Amino acid sequence: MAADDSAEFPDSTKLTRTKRQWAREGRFLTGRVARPDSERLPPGQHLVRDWPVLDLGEQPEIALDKWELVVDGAVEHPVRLDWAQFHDQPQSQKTSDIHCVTTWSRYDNRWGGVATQDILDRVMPKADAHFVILHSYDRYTTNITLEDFASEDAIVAHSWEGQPLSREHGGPVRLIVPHLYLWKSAKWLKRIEFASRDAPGFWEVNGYHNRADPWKEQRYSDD
Ligand SMILES: Nc1nc2c(c(=O)[nH]1)N[C@H]1C(S)=C(S)[C@@H](COP(=O)(O)O)O[C@H]1N2
Ligand SMILES: [Mo]
Repeated sequence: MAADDSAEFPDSTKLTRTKRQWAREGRFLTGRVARPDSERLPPGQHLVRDWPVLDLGEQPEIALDKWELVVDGAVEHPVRLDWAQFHDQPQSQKTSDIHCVTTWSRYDNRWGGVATQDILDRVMPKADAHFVILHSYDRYTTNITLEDFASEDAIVAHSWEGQPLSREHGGPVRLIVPHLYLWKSAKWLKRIEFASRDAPGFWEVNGYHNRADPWKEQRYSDD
């Protein structure tokens, strides 16, 4: 829960390269890191080869000339990026396993897009920015800590396996935070809001766990 997370991160100084390095070195191990195969699948999960579609039922269609991504809140340099400007940001590729709370996992998904660490470098979170609230075009919301957002594997993705991300899977652009259950990975991403206070999102206020670590089976909230 949020209280535990802040207890783990008592230092409220600005997100620094040192802290990011510290995160890289082991705080956010994922299935991508060399684990024996028997340990690659989190507890209670089974492997699938297809890619199921899950959402609230509305799959918004956003024309690329209308699409924009706002990054704002507790940051030094808020930005509003149109499609061309988003592609002018540093581009990354990352391969990761995804784990859905409904118990399926899918290995080796290759994402293309803008690494969350590059977004952080661009907007510079303020010292009191401890949380990130994701807002989507279908009005879905979800919340993660700044440290989870800053994970080396996290990416704001516009492509999957070298192809534009399909609408059903959240295109034009979705977040991927592979070390948390997939409901934290907002599809049809519209706004990344940095905040000093946590703001539980759609599933988090409907009984799901606030943090969603698949290795700890944080599926449902315990209250
Ligand atoms: N905008 C938005 N993002 C969303 C959702 C949603 O309903 N709307 N559903 C979440 C849930 S519960 C899951 S399991 C994953 C599913 O992603 P997929 O359909 O690409 O497998 O998206 C997450 N992101
Ligand atoms: Mo889900």
